[in-house]
Amino acid sequence: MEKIGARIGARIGARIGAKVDANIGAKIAMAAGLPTPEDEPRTAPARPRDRATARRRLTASLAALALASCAELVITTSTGIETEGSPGAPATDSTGTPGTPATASDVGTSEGTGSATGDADTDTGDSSSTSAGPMTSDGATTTSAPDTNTDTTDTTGGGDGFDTDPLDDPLTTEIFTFEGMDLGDIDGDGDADLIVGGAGFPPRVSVYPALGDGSFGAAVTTEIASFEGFVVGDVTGDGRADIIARGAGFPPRVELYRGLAGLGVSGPVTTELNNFSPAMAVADYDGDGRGDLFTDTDGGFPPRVITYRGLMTGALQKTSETEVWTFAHLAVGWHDGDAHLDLLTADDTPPQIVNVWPGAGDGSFGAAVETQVFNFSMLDTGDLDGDGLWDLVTDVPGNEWRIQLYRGLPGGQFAAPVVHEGFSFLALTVGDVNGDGKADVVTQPTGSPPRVDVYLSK
Ligand SMILES: [Ca+2]
Ligand SMILES: [Ca+2]
Ligand SMILES: [Ca+2]
Ligand SMILES: [Ca+2]
Repeated sequence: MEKIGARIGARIGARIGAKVDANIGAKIAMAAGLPTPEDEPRTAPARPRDRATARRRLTASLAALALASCAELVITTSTGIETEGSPGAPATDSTGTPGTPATASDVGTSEGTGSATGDADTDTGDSSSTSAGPMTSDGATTTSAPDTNTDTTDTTGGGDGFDTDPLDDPLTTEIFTFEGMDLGDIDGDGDADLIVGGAGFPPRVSVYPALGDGSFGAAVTTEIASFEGFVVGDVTGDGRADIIARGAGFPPRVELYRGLAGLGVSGPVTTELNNFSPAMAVADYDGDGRGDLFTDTDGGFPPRVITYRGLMTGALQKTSETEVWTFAHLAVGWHDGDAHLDLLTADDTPPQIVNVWPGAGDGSFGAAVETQVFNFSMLDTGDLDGDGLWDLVTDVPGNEWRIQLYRGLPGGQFAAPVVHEGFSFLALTVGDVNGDGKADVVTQPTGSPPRVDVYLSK
């Protein structure tokens, strides 16, 4: 989910350190190249690293080592210069205020950041659902993509990756022009529907129901208050996903729109939050059947992920803060093989590190398990092969037709990736659109007409 031009000079380079992070934009890649508000510069604090980590990386690969040492020199923050990388420093510090007892069970959703910016701050408080049939949502056209499955170089040193390309050739559904997309089961029928933000004015979201074969039906569009990005997940616990939009302007807040059986949404229920960037994810960490919201802090040190419990009313209640390494991408899923949801943060500047923070089920998270991955600007997670361990999906900057797939390994690491050669895209998101228990990959292709490509998991 990083949107189009969403990345503005995202990298100032690890050597100098000042990391301007445009990140999140990726998931929100906007088609029309509109200004994306989520490109907020972020200050990157130095990133300590312990011996074990260094060793792991060393054995992982020489290239990784080179990158790592390069990045660990001096980091400049907006407030000064810090030296860092002292061996033996505590690996991580997870400060979490235990919330409620946990028994993870079900993730309320797919994670994603959408972005849509209306010019005005119009409020449409009620659930006016207007049906706007897409110009052409007349089913899906199967297109064949070069199906080259390339095993790329191993950076993790681990085997047990995908033996073969886990994705099929894409099915294409044409939809209206949009900005930002995510997947979630709005109608509660077991497959993830497509939710997109409308382009231009008025601010609105459209829900395209999954038809079960990887295509989507006609949309139901609802005008909502002006927003900057959204994620989708079942916060209210009624079995239908809700839309959690990041309100435009001040104060920092999210506005929750309840998903309705007819594919419209009603609301909002507004919750003011700590200042946060558009990195958001929804998943039920405490197992009470209601999705909970994870956000980051917008700047500030140390970087933290903040957890808000979802309440039946649709309101959100802050429960814990977890200190993490600098990151630009945030996701929540099952990664280490136990019953508790884990937090995933990832930094897309060199050395590209993905950290899995094992959840304890009470809102606290243990020390990070890290994997170095290839260059990427978009990232999402889901269980592509249905083995219970969530896998990692990224783009390959400079090779916009490639989808990089890292199989999740027990313990929270990721195997060496395989590449699916698809069609050029601006954004990607992951979710199970045909309800077979395996997550699928949906991209927003470049060019026109506006459409989505669905790569079903085999
Ligand atoms: Ca559905
Ligand atoms: Ca919950
Ligand atoms: Ca898996
Ligand atoms: Ca599937």
